[in-house]
Amino acid sequence: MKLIMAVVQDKDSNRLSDALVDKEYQATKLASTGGFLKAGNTTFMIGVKDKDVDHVLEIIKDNCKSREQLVAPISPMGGNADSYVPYPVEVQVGGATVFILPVEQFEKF
Ligand code: 2BA
Repeated sequence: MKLIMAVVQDKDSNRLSDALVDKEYQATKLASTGGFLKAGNTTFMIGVKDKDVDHVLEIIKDNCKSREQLVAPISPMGGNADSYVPYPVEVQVGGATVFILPVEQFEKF
């Protein structure tokens, strides 16, 4: 068994969860925040059999779009000066950032 953790944009999260339910994969959605943009995104935890990993990756690919996002300067006032971005920058935000982890044991009680 594997645990697929996929960080996706909020805009894609409903479409992806509908597609997973449609194909009868179980998933948990966590509200998360990107460390760089400090904007909300969604992290999916999807536990699957090894043989289903490629199919789930296809579903993620088909439902998550890459987009350009402009990052406005963020004032360091009251925040962390280390992460201050002094000028607007355009970044390409995935798609999806996907981690695939081995699952040692899986139980439901
Ligand atoms: P954020 O950290 O908010 O990053 C959003 C986008 O900003 C990234 O898109 C990337 O294009 C850009 N970016 C991130 N750090 C940067 C930097 N130091 N300099 C310049 N540009 C930078 P994605 O790579 O598609 O990542 C989307 C989201 O996926 C990330 O949001 C983060 O929440 C998650 N993520 C990406 N890589 C990760 C990793 N190695 N570990 C954990 N989470 C990750």
